[in-house]
Amino acid sequence: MFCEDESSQSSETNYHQLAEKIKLWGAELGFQQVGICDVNLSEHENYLQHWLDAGYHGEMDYMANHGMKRARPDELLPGTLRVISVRMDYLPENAAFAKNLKDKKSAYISRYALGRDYHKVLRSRLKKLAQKIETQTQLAYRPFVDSAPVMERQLATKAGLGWTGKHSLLLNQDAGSWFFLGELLVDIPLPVDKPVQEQCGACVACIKICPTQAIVKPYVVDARRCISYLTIELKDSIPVEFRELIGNRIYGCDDCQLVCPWNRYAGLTDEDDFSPRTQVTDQQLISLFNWDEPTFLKNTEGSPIRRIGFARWQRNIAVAMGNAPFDEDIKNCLLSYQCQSQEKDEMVDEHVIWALTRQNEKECAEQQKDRRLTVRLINTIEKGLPRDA
Ligand code: B12
Ligand code: SF4
Ligand code: SF4
Repeated sequence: MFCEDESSQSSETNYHQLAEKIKLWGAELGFQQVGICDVNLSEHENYLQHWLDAGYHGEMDYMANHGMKRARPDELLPGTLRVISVRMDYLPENAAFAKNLKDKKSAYISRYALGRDYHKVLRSRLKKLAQKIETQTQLAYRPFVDSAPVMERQLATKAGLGWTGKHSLLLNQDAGSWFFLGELLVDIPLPVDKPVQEQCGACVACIKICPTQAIVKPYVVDARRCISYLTIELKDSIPVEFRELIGNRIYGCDDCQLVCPWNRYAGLTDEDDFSPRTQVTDQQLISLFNWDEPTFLKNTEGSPIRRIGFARWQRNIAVAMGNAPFDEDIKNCLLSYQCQSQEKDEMVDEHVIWALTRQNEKECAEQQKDRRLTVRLINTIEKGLPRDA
């Protein structure tokens, strides 16, 4: 289909030079890395089919709906010859991971979600990159960021952006894994880059640390167990077996990346768009739970968090409140939700009841502990201080 065009174009365009320019333009547009690969993902089709057959995609029907299209980018944009794969780092300054995870009354939100929606940021830059290429040659293109059925990590691996870590994310020896991926499908025969060597070695830290044991074997994540899926993708009730394990993570999870040694030296983003927004950063669970829907919509405008909607937002915070240590204010906050007169969301209500039960159990346990300590003190006084007893 492309033979005629390809030969006439290649006589006019030096694709090696163009590839170099694309990488420079990519850097100017704020991408930390740009690589190029062909569209052959056939070796991944079996893996993908096994993953779907095992039901690991859970409720994410969009993962199953497109069948093997995910592994065939040229079916998305017929005539595609190459994929330009890009990486954009998102780790903010003062990420304060430990502080946030330690304070169980605060809400932990995945660091990728604290700023502006990355889909928008990357897509508009990819479009600009395509427009620059168009100044040099005729081009059919399509930008993607998590927005179409395409296997982004596998393409990025082929394009030399990193290797697949055992947590299944893409890892880079200089940048760790705190980055987003995006692609530009193009119909020009650019020279391709070489994949890099896998460097996980004998490490299994991510598999061991996962709170819900979602990494069922190296490189394979059962999404149904992953906190990212449970708090973002899952529309219904969160299975009770996972609620306690979720802790204070109300949107996504970073644990498998936090433990990865390659993230020790990861670079920080200087993208203003990814600067954490104060409304959702380092906030107490109670204050987020007290937002009404208009406040939720206003405070999450342009943020990926908005995608989950108000009910799932409240559901997640309720679970985290149930997991917090006993706190009179948290208990009262949950009780006042229950007592409110306006119509309540059934799913949120069920999670609030669960959270209240957990808070009550912890209150009883604390009272019992207090009682035990007082009994011990009385015994000690009676034995050790009989005169003053
Ligand atoms: C669906 C999805 C999810 C699902 C499922 C995750 C998963 N691992 O599949 C859920 C909701 C759980 C999820 C969570 C997260 N996601 Co997500 N997700 C996606 C999405 C849309 C598709 C991924 C996919 O195709 N899964 C299907 C399975 C079949 O793919 P796979 O895991 O790669 O499967 C391969 C391996 O199992 C491998 N395999 C099997 N056996 C073996 C053996 C060997 C030796 C090897 C090498 C490989 C191998 O072969 C399979 C096929 O190639 C992509 C965007 C995209 N369109 O690609 C983003 C994407 C992968 N997610 C991303 C992010 C940031 C996250 C989170 C970190 C967000 C968060 N902080 O909460 C977590 C991380 C959880 C994790 N450990 O994976 C980024 C990853 C960036 C990076 N550095 O790699 C992506 C690329 C989005 C983007 N554009 O930036 N995600
Ligand atoms: S994101 Fe969290 S729950 Fe999901 S695989 Fe990683 S550690 Fe496990
Ligand atoms: S934690 Fe270890 S096994 Fe997991 S991705 Fe990082 S290096 Fe690989």
